[in-house]
Amino acid sequence: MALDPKTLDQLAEHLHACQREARDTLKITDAHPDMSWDDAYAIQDRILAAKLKAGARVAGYKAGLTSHAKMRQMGVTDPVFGFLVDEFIVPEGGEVKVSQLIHPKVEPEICFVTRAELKGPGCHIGAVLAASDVVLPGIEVIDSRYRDFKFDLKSVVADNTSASRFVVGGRAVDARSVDLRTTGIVLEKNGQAVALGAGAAVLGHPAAAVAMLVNHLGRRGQSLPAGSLVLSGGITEAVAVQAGDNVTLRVQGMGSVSVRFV
Ligand code: 0L1
Ligand code: MG
Repeated sequence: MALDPKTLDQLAEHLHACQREARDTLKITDAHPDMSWDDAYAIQDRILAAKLKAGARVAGYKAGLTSHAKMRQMGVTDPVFGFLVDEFIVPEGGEVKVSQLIHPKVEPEICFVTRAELKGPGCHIGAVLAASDVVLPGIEVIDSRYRDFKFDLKSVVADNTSASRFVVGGRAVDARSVDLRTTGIVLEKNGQAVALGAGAAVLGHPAAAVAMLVNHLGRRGQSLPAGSLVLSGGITEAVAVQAGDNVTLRVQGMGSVSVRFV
């Protein structure tokens, strides 16, 4: 660790307050250029601990920046990992209040639900598919707490990878019954297709993102519990949304899922 525990506490409190109060901030590495990867995940852990202490429960995990389109959009080269809690859940067809967010964007994702524990290191696509129950469409709403989405990777990790809301729905299918590489998706905003893609955009296969998450957890002495929901990462670039927008994600063979911004 490059930062002392008190600084980690302060940075976690700051980012958590920015998330709760929907206010932006400069990226934290501006004031702490020596911040390490361990520091960044330690800050994310502290935010999760504060939420759990306040009564939240873990609703799942996410991989972010897993597609070349997203990496290009953000000017980065590596995926990142974060947590999902129950306060982020939006029911299928439900509403997201933009007044509670800073500058939301949506991402079309394939979600996995596991039925067996997964442990790294050494996790791979085959192990993920063998341990998965179903896959289904999901829309992640990201809302970086950093002004104008200007950040570096460590700052993003500390900010729980911009996680803010998510909705899953459509038709859940057996994870082994579909070829997720060639599964096509269309993201629509107000009835217009705004992004198109296929599962292979996510690291060649969306299950590869889940395997990377499991190996990341393994390096930290953790595993992915049975019954976990995992957002495997945006298949396309993220699309900005505002109040009044209706967003629908259509996934080949899995129906559609929608969310409204009010
Ligand atoms: O889920 C994601 O891919 C987002 C990762 C964080 C970067 C961003 O805010 O776009
Ligand atoms: Mg995402």
